[in-house]
Amino acid sequence: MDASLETWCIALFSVFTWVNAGLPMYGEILSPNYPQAYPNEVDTSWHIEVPDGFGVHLYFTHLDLELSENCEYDFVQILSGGIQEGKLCGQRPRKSADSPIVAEFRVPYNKLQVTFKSDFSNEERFTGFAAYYVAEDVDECTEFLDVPCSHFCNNFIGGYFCSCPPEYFLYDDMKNCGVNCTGDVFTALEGEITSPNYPSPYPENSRCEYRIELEEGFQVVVTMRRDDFDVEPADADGSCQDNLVFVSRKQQYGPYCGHGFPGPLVIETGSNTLDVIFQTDLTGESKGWKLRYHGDPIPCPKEVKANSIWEPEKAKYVFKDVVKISCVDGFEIVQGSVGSTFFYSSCQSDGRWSSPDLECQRTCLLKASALMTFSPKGNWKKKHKKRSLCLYRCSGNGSWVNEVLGAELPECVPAYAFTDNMICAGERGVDSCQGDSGGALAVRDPQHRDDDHPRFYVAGLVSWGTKCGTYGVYTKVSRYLDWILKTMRENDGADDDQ
Ligand SMILES: [Ca+2]
Ligand SMILES: [Ca+2]
Ligand SMILES: [Ca+2]
Repeated sequence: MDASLETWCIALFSVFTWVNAGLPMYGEILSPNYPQAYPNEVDTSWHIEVPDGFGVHLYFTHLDLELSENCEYDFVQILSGGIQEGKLCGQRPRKSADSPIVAEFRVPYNKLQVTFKSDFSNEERFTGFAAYYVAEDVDECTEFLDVPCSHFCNNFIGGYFCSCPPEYFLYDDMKNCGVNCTGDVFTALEGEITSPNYPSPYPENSRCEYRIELEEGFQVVVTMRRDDFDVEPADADGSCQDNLVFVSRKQQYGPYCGHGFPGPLVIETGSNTLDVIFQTDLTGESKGWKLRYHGDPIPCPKEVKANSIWEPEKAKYVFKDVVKISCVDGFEIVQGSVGSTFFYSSCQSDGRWSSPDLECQRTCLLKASALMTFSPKGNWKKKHKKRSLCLYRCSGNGSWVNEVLGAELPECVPAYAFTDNMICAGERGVDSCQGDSGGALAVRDPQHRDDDHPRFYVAGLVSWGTKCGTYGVYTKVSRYLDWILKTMRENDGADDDQ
Protein backbone atom coordinates (compact mmCIF):
# COMPACT_ATOMS: atom_id res chain seq x y z
CA MET A 1 0.00 0.00 0.00
CA ASP A 2 1.49 3.32 -0.92
CA ALA A 3 1.90 6.12 1.55
CA SER A 4 -0.51 8.54 -0.09
CA LEU A 5 -3.40 6.06 0.09
CA GLU A 6 -2.68 5.41 3.74
CA THR A 7 -2.69 9.14 4.47
CA TRP A 8 -5.96 9.38 2.65
CA CYS A 9 -7.52 6.61 4.78
CA ILE A 10 -6.48 8.32 7.97
CA ALA A 11 -7.83 11.58 6.62
CA LEU A 12 -11.15 9.85 5.93
CA PHE A 13 -11.53 8.58 9.47
CA SER A 14 -10.32 11.88 10.86
CA VAL A 15 -13.24 13.51 9.09
CA PHE A 16 -15.55 11.31 11.16
CA THR A 17 -13.75 12.40 14.30
CA TRP A 18 -14.03 16.05 13.36
CA VAL A 19 -17.79 15.69 12.66
CA ASN A 20 -18.16 14.27 16.17
CA ALA A 21 -16.02 17.01 17.73
CA GLY A 22 -19.02 18.37 19.64
CA LEU A 23 -19.35 15.17 21.67
CA PRO A 24 -17.54 14.87 25.03
CA MET A 25 -14.55 12.57 25.55
CA TYR A 26 -15.36 12.18 29.26
CA GLY A 27 -17.99 13.12 31.87
CA GLU A 28 -19.31 12.70 35.39
CA ILE A 29 -22.59 11.17 36.61
CA LEU A 30 -23.76 11.75 40.20
CA SER A 31 -26.90 10.63 42.04
CA PRO A 32 -29.27 13.48 43.03
CA ASN A 33 -27.98 15.48 46.11
CA TYR A 34 -24.67 13.58 46.03
CA PRO A 35 -22.88 13.32 48.45
CA GLN A 36 -26.02 13.98 50.53
CA ALA A 37 -28.75 11.31 50.79
CA TYR A 38 -30.75 10.73 47.57
CA PRO A 39 -34.52 11.35 47.66
CA ASN A 40 -37.23 8.67 47.39
CA GLU A 41 -38.99 7.93 44.11
CA VAL A 42 -36.23 9.07 41.76
CA ASP A 43 -36.33 7.91 38.11
CA THR A 44 -33.52 9.51 36.11
CA SER A 45 -31.55 8.48 33.03
CA TRP A 46 -28.28 9.75 31.51
CA HIS A 47 -27.60 9.20 27.82
CA ILE A 48 -23.86 9.07 27.28
CA GLU A 49 -22.46 9.57 23.78
CA VAL A 50 -18.78 9.86 22.89
CA PRO A 51 -17.40 10.42 19.32
CA ASP A 52 -17.73 7.72 16.66
CA GLY A 53 -14.88 5.27 16.57
CA PHE A 54 -14.64 5.19 20.38
CA GLY A 55 -16.06 2.93 23.04
CA VAL A 56 -17.15 3.94 26.54
CA HIS A 57 -15.37 3.09 29.80
CA LEU A 58 -17.80 3.76 32.69
CA TYR A 59 -16.57 3.37 36.29
CA PHE A 60 -18.03 3.97 39.74
CA THR A 61 -15.86 5.48 42.53
CA HIS A 62 -18.65 5.48 45.12
CA LEU A 63 -21.73 3.31 45.55
CA ASP A 64 -24.12 3.47 48.54
CA LEU A 65 -27.71 2.41 47.74
CA GLU A 66 -30.40 0.55 49.68
CA LEU A 67 -29.70 -3.17 49.30
CA SER A 68 -32.47 -5.52 48.12
CA GLU A 69 -32.73 -8.92 46.49
CA ASN A 70 -32.07 -8.55 42.75
CA CYS A 71 -31.73 -4.80 43.45
CA GLU A 72 -35.52 -4.42 43.29
CA TYR A 73 -35.84 -1.34 45.55
CA ASP A 74 -33.14 1.14 44.58
CA PHE A 75 -30.68 0.56 41.73
CA VAL A 76 -28.39 1.88 39.00
CA GLN A 77 -28.82 0.13 35.67
CA ILE A 78 -26.35 0.27 32.76
CA LEU A 79 -27.78 -0.36 29.27
CA SER A 80 -26.00 -0.56 25.94
CA GLY A 81 -28.08 -0.82 22.77
CA GLY A 82 -31.08 -2.01 24.84
CA ILE A 83 -29.02 -4.78 26.48
CA GLN A 84 -28.37 -4.66 30.23
CA GLU A 85 -24.65 -4.49 30.96
CA GLY A 86 -25.17 -4.41 34.74
CA LYS A 87 -27.48 -3.53 37.68
CA LEU A 88 -26.00 -2.26 40.94
CA CYS A 89 -27.28 -1.72 44.53
CA GLY A 90 -25.92 -1.89 48.12
CA GLN A 91 -22.34 -0.96 48.89
CA ARG A 92 -19.18 -1.89 47.01
CA PRO A 93 -15.60 -2.00 48.27
CA ARG A 94 -12.67 -0.75 46.20
CA LYS A 95 -11.51 -3.33 43.68
CA SER A 96 -7.84 -2.72 44.57
CA ALA A 97 -5.94 -0.71 47.12
CA ASP A 98 -4.38 1.69 44.61
CA SER A 99 -7.61 2.48 42.70
CA PRO A 100 -10.80 4.28 43.77
CA ILE A 101 -12.91 2.13 41.39
CA VAL A 102 -15.65 0.00 42.98
CA ALA A 103 -17.37 -1.15 39.73
CA GLU A 104 -16.68 -0.63 36.01
CA PHE A 105 -18.06 -1.37 32.50
CA ARG A 106 -16.54 -1.24 29.02
CA VAL A 107 -18.54 -1.29 25.81
CA PRO A 108 -17.09 -1.15 22.26
CA TYR A 109 -19.86 1.24 21.17
CA ASN A 110 -19.99 5.00 21.54
CA LYS A 111 -23.37 5.15 23.34
CA LEU A 112 -24.39 4.05 26.85
CA GLN A 113 -27.44 4.65 29.04
CA VAL A 114 -27.37 4.91 32.86
CA THR A 115 -30.68 4.81 34.80
CA PHE A 116 -31.13 5.46 38.54
CA LYS A 117 -34.34 4.52 40.39
CA SER A 118 -35.26 4.69 44.09
CA ASP A 119 -38.47 3.40 45.71
CA PHE A 120 -40.78 5.12 48.24
CA SER A 121 -38.72 4.56 51.42
CA ASN A 122 -35.27 4.12 52.91
CA GLU A 123 -34.57 2.38 56.24
CA GLU A 124 -31.31 4.30 56.55
CA ARG A 125 -29.59 7.30 54.97
CA PHE A 126 -27.82 6.31 51.71
CA THR A 127 -25.48 8.68 49.85
CA GLY A 128 -25.99 7.35 46.29
CA PHE A 129 -23.22 7.05 43.70
CA ALA A 130 -20.49 8.83 41.78
CA ALA A 131 -19.50 7.56 38.32
CA TYR A 132 -17.23 8.77 35.47
CA TYR A 133 -17.00 7.86 31.83
CA VAL A 134 -14.19 8.30 29.35
CA ALA A 135 -14.03 7.67 25.62
CA GLU A 136 -11.69 4.76 24.95
CA ASP A 137 -10.37 3.57 21.64
CA VAL A 138 -11.98 0.43 20.24
CA ASP A 139 -9.63 -1.94 18.45
CA GLU A 140 -11.92 -2.65 15.52
CA CYS A 141 -9.41 -5.17 14.17
CA THR A 142 -9.75 -7.52 17.17
CA GLU A 143 -12.79 -6.62 19.25
CA PHE A 144 -15.52 -7.66 16.81
CA LEU A 145 -16.44 -11.06 15.49
CA ASP A 146 -16.65 -9.75 11.92
CA VAL A 147 -13.24 -8.77 10.59
CA PRO A 148 -13.66 -5.35 8.99
CA CYS A 149 -10.88 -5.69 6.37
CA SER A 150 -10.39 -8.33 3.68
CA HIS A 151 -6.61 -8.31 4.26
CA PHE A 152 -4.76 -6.07 6.73
CA CYS A 153 -6.51 -4.15 9.52
CA ASN A 154 -4.79 -1.19 11.19
CA ASN A 155 -6.18 0.16 14.44
CA PHE A 156 -5.70 3.75 15.57
CA ILE A 157 -7.24 5.85 18.31
CA GLY A 158 -10.72 6.78 17.20
CA GLY A 159 -10.81 4.56 14.11
CA TYR A 160 -9.07 1.99 11.89
CA PHE A 161 -8.10 1.56 8.26
CA CYS A 162 -7.58 -1.35 5.89
CA SER A 163 -4.56 -1.97 3.71
CA CYS A 164 -3.56 -4.52 1.07
CA PRO A 165 -0.64 -6.79 0.15
CA PRO A 166 1.57 -5.82 -2.82
CA GLU A 167 -0.14 -6.13 -6.25
CA TYR A 168 -3.54 -5.62 -4.65
CA PHE A 169 -5.49 -2.40 -4.50
CA LEU A 170 -8.15 -1.24 -2.07
CA TYR A 171 -11.66 -1.06 -3.49
CA ASP A 172 -13.80 2.05 -3.08
CA ASP A 173 -15.48 0.50 -0.04
CA MET A 174 -12.10 1.06 1.76
CA LYS A 175 -12.39 -2.46 3.24
CA ASN A 176 -11.70 -4.99 0.48
CA CYS A 177 -8.56 -5.58 -1.55
CA GLY A 178 -8.50 -7.03 -5.06
CA VAL A 179 -6.05 -7.54 -7.88
CA ASN A 180 -6.10 -5.38 -10.96
CA CYS A 181 -6.19 -8.07 -13.63
CA THR A 182 -8.56 -6.59 -16.17
CA GLY A 183 -7.88 -5.14 -19.57
CA ASP A 184 -5.61 -7.63 -21.36
CA VAL A 185 -6.62 -8.08 -25.00
CA PHE A 186 -5.17 -11.03 -26.91
CA THR A 187 -5.05 -10.57 -30.69
CA ALA A 188 -2.40 -13.15 -31.67
CA LEU A 189 -3.74 -16.20 -33.53
CA GLU A 190 -2.67 -18.42 -30.64
CA GLY A 191 -1.82 -17.85 -27.01
CA GLU A 192 -2.05 -18.85 -23.39
CA ILE A 193 -3.99 -17.20 -20.57
CA THR A 194 -3.68 -18.03 -16.86
CA SER A 195 -5.27 -16.87 -13.65
CA PRO A 196 -3.12 -14.35 -11.73
CA ASN A 197 -0.08 -15.92 -9.96
CA TYR A 198 -0.72 -19.32 -11.60
CA PRO A 199 0.16 -21.97 -10.42
CA SER A 200 0.35 -20.18 -7.07
CA PRO A 201 -3.07 -19.47 -5.53
CA TYR A 202 -5.13 -16.84 -7.30
CA PRO A 203 -6.10 -13.64 -5.44
CA GLU A 204 -9.34 -13.45 -3.50
CA ASN A 205 -12.06 -10.96 -4.08
CA SER A 206 -11.11 -10.16 -7.65
CA ARG A 207 -12.67 -9.95 -11.07
CA CYS A 208 -10.38 -10.48 -14.02
CA GLU A 209 -11.60 -9.77 -17.55
CA TYR A 210 -9.56 -10.81 -20.55
CA ARG A 211 -10.56 -10.55 -24.19
CA ILE A 212 -9.48 -12.62 -27.16
CA GLU A 213 -10.05 -10.65 -30.35
CA LEU A 214 -9.08 -12.35 -33.62
CA GLU A 215 -9.50 -11.04 -37.14
CA GLU A 216 -12.86 -11.71 -38.74
CA GLY A 217 -13.32 -15.12 -40.28
CA PHE A 218 -11.42 -16.88 -37.52
CA GLN A 219 -13.12 -18.57 -34.61
CA VAL A 220 -11.58 -18.78 -31.15
CA VAL A 221 -10.94 -22.39 -30.14
CA VAL A 222 -10.20 -22.85 -26.42
CA THR A 223 -8.37 -25.92 -25.16
CA MET A 224 -8.04 -26.68 -21.46
CA ARG A 225 -6.33 -29.65 -19.88
CA ARG A 226 -8.38 -31.08 -17.04
CA ASP A 227 -5.41 -30.87 -14.63
CA ASP A 228 -4.77 -27.23 -15.50
CA PHE A 229 -7.91 -26.19 -13.69
CA ASP A 230 -8.35 -25.95 -9.91
CA VAL A 231 -10.90 -23.44 -8.68
CA GLU A 232 -12.73 -23.46 -5.31
CA PRO A 233 -15.50 -26.08 -5.70
CA ALA A 234 -19.18 -25.16 -5.73
CA ASP A 235 -20.95 -24.57 -2.41
CA ALA A 236 -23.79 -26.70 -1.01
CA ASP A 237 -26.27 -24.94 -3.32
CA GLY A 238 -24.17 -25.91 -6.33
CA SER A 239 -23.15 -22.36 -7.20
CA CYS A 240 -19.54 -21.51 -7.95
CA GLN A 241 -18.26 -18.81 -5.57
CA ASP A 242 -15.10 -18.55 -7.64
CA ASN A 243 -15.72 -19.17 -11.32
CA LEU A 244 -14.47 -18.95 -14.88
CA VAL A 245 -16.84 -17.96 -17.68
CA PHE A 246 -16.35 -17.64 -21.46
CA VAL A 247 -18.71 -15.34 -23.35
CA SER A 248 -18.80 -15.32 -27.15
CA ARG A 249 -21.10 -13.33 -29.42
CA LYS A 250 -23.37 -16.35 -29.63
CA GLN A 251 -23.33 -18.00 -26.21
CA GLN A 252 -21.87 -18.29 -22.72
CA TYR A 253 -19.73 -21.23 -21.54
CA GLY A 254 -19.66 -21.90 -17.79
CA PRO A 255 -19.55 -20.79 -15.01
CA TYR A 256 -16.92 -23.43 -14.29
CA CYS A 257 -15.37 -24.31 -10.92
CA GLY A 258 -14.03 -27.36 -9.04
CA HIS A 259 -10.97 -29.57 -9.08
CA GLY A 260 -10.38 -30.46 -12.74
CA PHE A 261 -12.01 -28.65 -15.64
CA PRO A 262 -15.68 -29.69 -15.84
CA GLY A 263 -16.37 -28.33 -19.34
CA PRO A 264 -15.47 -29.66 -22.79
CA LEU A 265 -11.69 -29.83 -23.23
CA VAL A 266 -11.97 -28.23 -26.66
CA ILE A 267 -14.48 -25.45 -27.19
CA GLU A 268 -15.06 -24.24 -30.76
CA THR A 269 -16.78 -20.93 -30.09
CA GLY A 270 -17.75 -20.09 -33.68
CA SER A 271 -16.90 -16.48 -32.86
CA ASN A 272 -13.81 -14.37 -33.50
CA THR A 273 -14.08 -12.68 -30.09
CA LEU A 274 -14.26 -14.26 -26.65
CA ASP A 275 -14.43 -12.69 -23.21
CA VAL A 276 -12.73 -14.66 -20.44
CA ILE A 277 -14.04 -13.64 -17.04
CA PHE A 278 -12.66 -14.97 -13.76
CA GLN A 279 -14.33 -13.95 -10.53
CA THR A 280 -13.30 -14.87 -6.97
CA ASP A 281 -14.76 -14.21 -3.56
CA LEU A 282 -13.12 -13.51 -0.20
CA THR A 283 -12.30 -17.04 0.94
CA GLY A 284 -11.06 -20.37 -0.33
CA GLU A 285 -8.08 -19.95 -2.63
CA SER A 286 -6.94 -22.59 -5.11
CA LYS A 287 -4.27 -22.98 -7.76
CA GLY A 288 -6.27 -21.43 -10.60
CA TRP A 289 -6.25 -22.27 -14.29
CA LYS A 290 -4.32 -22.15 -17.54
CA LEU A 291 -5.93 -22.26 -20.96
CA ARG A 292 -4.63 -22.24 -24.52
CA TYR A 293 -6.45 -20.81 -27.48
CA HIS A 294 -5.94 -20.60 -31.20
CA GLY A 295 -7.77 -19.17 -34.18
CA ASP A 296 -9.37 -21.51 -36.71
CA PRO A 297 -10.73 -20.26 -40.04
CA ILE A 298 -14.49 -20.38 -39.64
CA PRO A 299 -15.81 -23.41 -41.58
CA CYS A 300 -18.77 -23.38 -43.93
CA PRO A 301 -20.80 -26.60 -44.01
CA LYS A 302 -20.41 -28.79 -47.07
CA GLU A 303 -23.96 -28.86 -48.28
CA VAL A 304 -25.30 -31.54 -50.56
CA LYS A 305 -27.27 -29.72 -53.21
CA ALA A 306 -29.27 -31.83 -55.61
CA ASN A 307 -28.36 -31.99 -59.32
CA SER A 308 -25.23 -29.89 -58.96
CA ILE A 309 -21.46 -30.24 -59.05
CA TRP A 310 -19.12 -28.32 -56.70
CA GLU A 311 -15.71 -27.14 -57.89
CA PRO A 312 -13.22 -27.43 -56.33
CA GLU A 313 -14.16 -30.55 -54.41
CA LYS A 314 -12.85 -30.34 -50.82
CA ALA A 315 -13.38 -32.22 -47.56
CA LYS A 316 -13.74 -28.94 -45.62
CA TYR A 317 -14.50 -25.44 -46.80
CA VAL A 318 -13.44 -22.39 -44.73
CA PHE A 319 -13.75 -18.62 -44.75
CA LYS A 320 -12.86 -17.00 -48.11
CA ASP A 321 -13.19 -20.29 -50.07
CA VAL A 322 -15.11 -19.81 -53.34
CA VAL A 323 -16.87 -22.67 -55.11
CA LYS A 324 -18.39 -22.86 -58.56
CA ILE A 325 -21.70 -24.71 -58.42
CA SER A 326 -22.80 -26.03 -61.84
CA CYS A 327 -26.09 -27.71 -62.67
CA VAL A 328 -26.16 -31.12 -64.35
CA ASP A 329 -27.75 -31.38 -67.82
CA GLY A 330 -31.42 -30.53 -67.97
CA PHE A 331 -31.26 -28.37 -64.85
CA GLU A 332 -30.89 -24.65 -64.40
CA ILE A 333 -30.71 -22.08 -61.66
CA VAL A 334 -33.80 -19.94 -61.93
CA GLN A 335 -33.29 -16.55 -60.37
CA GLY A 336 -36.03 -14.05 -61.11
CA SER A 337 -36.85 -14.68 -64.76
CA VAL A 338 -33.26 -15.42 -65.77
CA GLY A 339 -31.87 -18.95 -65.98
CA SER A 340 -28.21 -19.95 -65.89
CA THR A 341 -26.31 -23.20 -65.54
CA PHE A 342 -23.87 -22.27 -62.75
CA PHE A 343 -23.20 -19.77 -59.97
CA TYR A 344 -20.41 -18.90 -57.53
CA SER A 345 -20.80 -19.05 -53.76
CA SER A 346 -18.24 -17.90 -51.18
CA CYS A 347 -17.75 -18.97 -47.56
CA GLN A 348 -18.43 -15.88 -45.46
CA SER A 349 -16.91 -14.78 -42.15
CA ASP A 350 -20.05 -15.86 -40.27
CA GLY A 351 -19.73 -19.47 -41.50
CA ARG A 352 -22.51 -19.19 -44.05
CA TRP A 353 -22.41 -19.50 -47.85
CA SER A 354 -23.34 -16.51 -49.94
CA SER A 355 -26.45 -17.02 -52.10
CA PRO A 356 -27.72 -20.02 -50.08
CA ASP A 357 -31.17 -20.00 -51.70
CA LEU A 358 -30.06 -20.85 -55.24
CA GLU A 359 -30.60 -24.38 -56.46
CA CYS A 360 -30.65 -26.29 -59.71
CA GLN A 361 -34.14 -26.99 -61.00
CA ARG A 362 -35.45 -29.05 -63.91
CA THR A 363 -36.03 -26.78 -66.87
CA CYS A 364 -39.21 -26.98 -68.95
CA LEU A 365 -39.59 -25.62 -72.46
CA LEU A 366 -41.10 -22.23 -72.12
CA LYS A 367 -44.10 -21.82 -74.43
CA ALA A 368 -44.55 -18.17 -73.77
CA SER A 369 -47.92 -16.68 -74.45
CA ALA A 370 -49.60 -13.44 -73.51
CA LEU A 371 -51.82 -15.28 -71.09
CA MET A 372 -48.92 -16.77 -69.07
CA THR A 373 -47.24 -15.02 -66.22
CA PHE A 374 -44.32 -16.08 -64.05
CA SER A 375 -44.93 -16.63 -60.35
CA PRO A 376 -42.19 -16.20 -57.77
CA LYS A 377 -41.98 -19.86 -56.77
CA GLY A 378 -40.93 -20.96 -60.21
CA ASN A 379 -44.42 -22.09 -61.21
CA TRP A 380 -46.23 -20.78 -64.23
CA LYS A 381 -49.72 -19.43 -63.95
CA LYS A 382 -51.96 -19.66 -66.87
CA LYS A 383 -54.91 -17.32 -66.92
CA HIS A 384 -57.78 -19.67 -67.43
CA LYS A 385 -61.28 -18.38 -68.11
CA LYS A 386 -62.18 -15.12 -66.50
CA ARG A 387 -60.66 -14.21 -63.11
CA SER A 388 -59.14 -17.63 -62.44
CA LEU A 389 -55.60 -18.97 -62.64
CA CYS A 390 -54.30 -22.47 -63.27
CA LEU A 391 -50.99 -23.31 -61.60
CA TYR A 392 -48.51 -25.33 -63.63
CA ARG A 393 -45.39 -26.83 -62.15
CA CYS A 394 -42.28 -27.82 -64.05
CA SER A 395 -42.21 -31.60 -63.57
CA GLY A 396 -39.23 -33.91 -63.37
CA ASN A 397 -39.63 -35.02 -66.97
CA GLY A 398 -39.47 -31.50 -68.33
CA SER A 399 -43.17 -30.87 -69.00
CA TRP A 400 -45.66 -28.53 -67.34
CA VAL A 401 -48.12 -30.29 -65.07
CA ASN A 402 -51.33 -29.12 -63.38
CA GLU A 403 -52.80 -30.90 -60.32
CA VAL A 404 -56.15 -31.50 -62.01
CA LEU A 405 -55.51 -31.29 -65.71
CA GLY A 406 -52.16 -33.10 -65.70
CA ALA A 407 -49.98 -32.20 -68.64
CA GLU A 408 -52.98 -31.00 -70.63
CA LEU A 409 -53.11 -27.24 -71.09
CA PRO A 410 -56.48 -25.59 -70.33
CA GLU A 411 -58.51 -24.00 -73.02
CA CYS A 412 -58.87 -20.30 -72.96
CA VAL A 413 -62.39 -19.04 -73.65
CA PRO A 414 -63.04 -15.56 -75.02
CA ALA A 415 -63.43 -13.03 -72.27
CA TYR A 416 -64.69 -9.54 -72.40
CA ALA A 417 -61.98 -7.14 -71.53
CA PHE A 418 -62.89 -4.44 -69.05
CA THR A 419 -61.60 -1.03 -70.16
CA ASP A 420 -61.53 2.56 -68.92
CA ASN A 421 -64.57 3.27 -71.09
CA MET A 422 -66.76 1.14 -68.82
CA ILE A 423 -68.36 1.37 -65.40
CA CYS A 424 -69.16 -1.69 -63.30
CA ALA A 425 -72.27 -1.27 -61.11
CA GLY A 426 -74.83 -3.34 -59.23
CA GLU A 427 -75.07 -5.83 -56.37
CA ARG A 428 -77.06 -8.95 -55.58
CA GLY A 429 -80.61 -8.33 -56.87
CA VAL A 430 -79.88 -4.83 -58.14
CA ASP A 431 -78.80 -5.14 -61.76
CA SER A 432 -79.76 -4.63 -65.37
CA CYS A 433 -80.45 -7.60 -67.66
CA GLN A 434 -81.10 -8.64 -71.26
CA GLY A 435 -83.47 -6.14 -72.91
CA ASP A 436 -82.16 -3.21 -70.87
CA SER A 437 -79.34 -2.54 -73.37
CA GLY A 438 -78.98 1.14 -74.14
CA GLY A 439 -80.93 2.11 -71.00
CA ALA A 440 -79.64 4.90 -68.74
CA LEU A 441 -77.77 4.43 -65.44
CA ALA A 442 -79.11 7.54 -63.70
CA VAL A 443 -77.13 8.99 -60.81
CA ARG A 444 -78.30 11.79 -58.53
CA ASP A 445 -76.34 15.02 -59.00
CA PRO A 446 -74.60 15.64 -55.66
CA GLN A 447 -73.99 19.32 -56.55
CA HIS A 448 -77.74 20.03 -56.68
CA ARG A 449 -78.93 20.06 -53.06
CA ASP A 450 -82.64 20.82 -53.48
CA ASP A 451 -84.25 17.63 -52.03
CA ASP A 452 -87.73 18.60 -53.28
CA HIS A 453 -86.46 18.84 -56.83
CA PRO A 454 -83.57 16.35 -57.14
CA ARG A 455 -81.58 16.34 -60.39
CA PHE A 456 -80.18 13.24 -62.07
CA TYR A 457 -77.62 12.77 -64.82
CA VAL A 458 -76.83 9.83 -67.11
CA ALA A 459 -73.59 8.27 -65.89
CA GLY A 460 -73.74 5.07 -67.94
CA LEU A 461 -75.64 3.13 -70.59
CA VAL A 462 -76.47 -0.57 -70.12
CA SER A 463 -73.87 -2.50 -72.16
CA TRP A 464 -73.21 -6.10 -71.05
CA GLY A 465 -73.04 -8.41 -68.07
CA THR A 466 -72.15 -11.98 -67.07
CA LYS A 467 -75.17 -13.08 -65.06
CA CYS A 468 -78.40 -11.16 -64.45
CA GLY A 469 -78.90 -10.11 -60.80
CA THR A 470 -75.18 -9.68 -59.94
CA TYR A 471 -73.62 -6.66 -61.59
CA GLY A 472 -73.53 -5.12 -65.03
CA VAL A 473 -71.09 -3.23 -67.19
CA TYR A 474 -72.14 0.20 -68.47
CA THR A 475 -70.70 2.54 -71.10
CA LYS A 476 -69.01 5.40 -69.23
CA VAL A 477 -70.88 8.42 -70.69
CA SER A 478 -68.31 10.96 -69.49
CA ARG A 479 -65.75 9.41 -71.86
CA TYR A 480 -68.05 10.17 -74.84
CA LEU A 481 -69.12 13.72 -73.91
CA ASP A 482 -67.03 15.28 -76.68
CA TRP A 483 -68.56 12.94 -79.22
CA ILE A 484 -72.11 13.52 -77.87
CA LEU A 485 -71.71 17.31 -77.89
CA LYS A 486 -70.19 17.25 -81.39
CA THR A 487 -73.00 15.04 -82.72
CA MET A 488 -75.66 17.20 -81.05
CA ARG A 489 -74.10 20.36 -82.48
CA GLU A 490 -74.05 18.93 -85.99
CA ASN A 491 -77.70 17.81 -85.71
CA ASP A 492 -78.75 21.18 -84.22
CA GLY A 493 -77.24 22.90 -87.22
CA ALA A 494 -79.14 20.57 -89.61
CA ASP A 495 -82.41 21.46 -87.81
CA ASP A 496 -81.68 25.19 -88.06
CA ASP A 497 -81.03 24.82 -91.74
CA GLN A 498 -84.40 23.17 -92.31
CA1 LIG B 1 -35.13 2.92 48.95
CA1 LIG C 1 -9.57 2.15 16.88
CA1 LIG D 1 -12.95 -18.19 -3.18
